[in-house]
Amino acid sequence: MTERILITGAAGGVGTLMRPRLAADGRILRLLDIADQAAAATGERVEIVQASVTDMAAMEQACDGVSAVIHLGGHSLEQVWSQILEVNINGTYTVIEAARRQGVKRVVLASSNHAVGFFPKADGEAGDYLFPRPDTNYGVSKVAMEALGSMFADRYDMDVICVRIGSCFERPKDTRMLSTWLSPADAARLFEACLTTPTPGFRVVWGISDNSRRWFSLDEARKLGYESQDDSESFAAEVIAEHGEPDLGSVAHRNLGGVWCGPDFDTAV
Ligand code: 15L
Repeated sequence: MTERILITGAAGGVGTLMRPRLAADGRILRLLDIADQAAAATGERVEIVQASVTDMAAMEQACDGVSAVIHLGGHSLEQVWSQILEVNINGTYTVIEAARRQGVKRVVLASSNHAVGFFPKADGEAGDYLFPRPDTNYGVSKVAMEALGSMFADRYDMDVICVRIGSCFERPKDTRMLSTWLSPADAARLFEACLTTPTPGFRVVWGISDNSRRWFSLDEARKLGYESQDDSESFAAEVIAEHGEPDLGSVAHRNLGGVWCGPDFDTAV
């Protein structure tokens, strides 16, 4: 039996990293993005779809015949409210509602640390299911995403897992990311766990590697079967050589959301 998984935002940062890593025998990845994508390579089992996550008809079509959706689509950086409302909040509603209409039982939502970005590091390790404390319009859209996931899980008996992703890049780019890094390989391990864990119902888990300097709980992610195999410490020397020792009093290190909590991310001014 071949399973088909829909990935939205497949041409974005995390989507591009996941395309080769979520390929598996017996699986077709349906890759959806509003942007152009590379055509299928020889032997690559992918279907390329160009569409907006805000287009209900297109999303219903994209959800046809899939066993799960991994929703990575939407703006990945701060934007003015009208954009966040349309692309991130209405987009997430459209994706999950289209999944429901097509009888897709499992949806994995790419939430973010910015849903709880104003949580002070001084309060200790960030537990699972932290109450929302968004740092930006973008963070608010991730809170809305989690709320939509919760409602659809309870009302329609769907399995919805929200992954509060830290910083998913090939390597940590600054000293904060030594704490927030999610390696691409670990991200794939976590998404696999989200796809395969039996009947999770609604969950909110941290998407973080087992970094020596991590600020986040991995308990709930581990309950899904996720076992991180990476630690940003292997990059610490080169990151610190480039950026200097972490200044623990700086905006970047005061709250989980880092500089997103500072004035540069205030779109109202
Ligand atoms: C996010 O949610 C962003 O999409 C990403 O670009 C990173 O900035 C990340 O958070 C982070 O906090 O490092």
